[in-house]
Amino acid sequence: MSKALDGVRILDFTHVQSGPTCTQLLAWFGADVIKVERAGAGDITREQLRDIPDVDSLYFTMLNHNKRSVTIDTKNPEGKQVLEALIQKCDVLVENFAPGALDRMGFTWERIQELNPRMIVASVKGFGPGPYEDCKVYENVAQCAGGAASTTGFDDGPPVVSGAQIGDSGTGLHLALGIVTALYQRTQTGRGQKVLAAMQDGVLNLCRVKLRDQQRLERTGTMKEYPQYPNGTFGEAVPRAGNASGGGQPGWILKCKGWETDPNAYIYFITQAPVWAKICNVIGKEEWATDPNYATPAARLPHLKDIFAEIERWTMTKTKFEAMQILNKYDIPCGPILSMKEIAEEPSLRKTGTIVEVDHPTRGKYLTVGNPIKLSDSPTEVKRSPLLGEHTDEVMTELGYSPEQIRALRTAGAI
Ligand code: CAO
Repeated sequence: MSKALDGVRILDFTHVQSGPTCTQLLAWFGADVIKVERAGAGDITREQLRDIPDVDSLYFTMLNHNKRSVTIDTKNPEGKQVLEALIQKCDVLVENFAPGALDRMGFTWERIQELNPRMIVASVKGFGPGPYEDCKVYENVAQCAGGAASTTGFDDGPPVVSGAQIGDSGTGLHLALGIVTALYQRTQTGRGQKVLAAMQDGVLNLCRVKLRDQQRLERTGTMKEYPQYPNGTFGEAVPRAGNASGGGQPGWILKCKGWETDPNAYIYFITQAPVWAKICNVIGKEEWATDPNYATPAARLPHLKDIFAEIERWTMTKTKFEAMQILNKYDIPCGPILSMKEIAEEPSLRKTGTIVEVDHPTRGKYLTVGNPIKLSDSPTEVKRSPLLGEHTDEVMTELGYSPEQIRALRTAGAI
């Protein structure tokens, strides 16, 4: 079956996590992704957090599936010529170097346009134009600067970063959308363009509801669904809301049977208004369905802590899966807190290709997260990540270099 991005060639100049997330998605959708790495070293993540000596790390393999790897020293004059040939042949150049690195290499936007006016140049940077535009940025810096850390955690504790890599992988997702949009616009204009996804902007986009709350707080001085209401105080900025739901339906994380020994014996429970009477029945508080202090969402807001304490008395008598089964029968929205171990072993995720087992020539079998976006006419087959420089000769041959020229470039240290 054909793939959605068949025929699209990506010059993948990305490293670490944010850029590779983007190009891996494009590869899963069928683009030919040619990853350019420095000979001898490669993407720094190949050797980071290794669990097997001298073998590409899981960090690298899990972010670089379905790509080809070529080694080019792009600071070597002959290596530069190879990169120029690739720029002429590809549709998109994706990079996430430190600000200015591509220019310092000699590949300014103007130079790239000269070589290929249809080229789309897509970049991840830590910050957009402004006071921090020259800064190098990693995941947690973006989470802090994008508003996520100040709004995550409990009110009596420090800011907390999330386990979800919203700065890196989140920005990679944003960039991928920018690229396919620019490819679509190119079909009308015939021209390439620059695509920028700044990590601060990407995180802030994912924290949109917190900027909503900032403005509500400024207008009304309080936010009734936050755990600080009615007994705590609100300051000038949106406080950390613990496990309160970000939407209009109050929710909280509650203990389940076994919580004393299992750190993940918890359930997320949402007191959705339309099923309030059913919740009251399930937990044995039938009188709350008609009691004026509990019967309406507005009446319940000052009592949320007591309500969740009462529901927890019920959830603690059930395992998280037993509770799920009972609550689902009544359409009460809830979700188990799943550990990574439980997720890795979940058969339904294997079946849909969301968790995939991949075989690698030096590592052997490992698990990865497959493509979370499923297209009915462009199914994803997850193929192992390339070894460093595995496709250098193949790609050089496609560019028209002869075996002798390839040998000479290798001897000169250009590839
Ligand atoms: N041949 C020759 N030189 C190469 C090369 C190649 N194939 N590939 C990279 N280089 C060079 C670059 O040109 C750069 O050289 P200069 O410093 O002389 O310009 C050098 O390698 C280092 O690049 P870098 O500064 O991007 O790398 P770093 O490890 O110091 O910084 C990071 C890493 C991620 C902090 C930085 O790249 C960055 O801020 N990127 C943008 C934001 C981002 O994507 N962050 C998320 C990363 S995922 O957590």
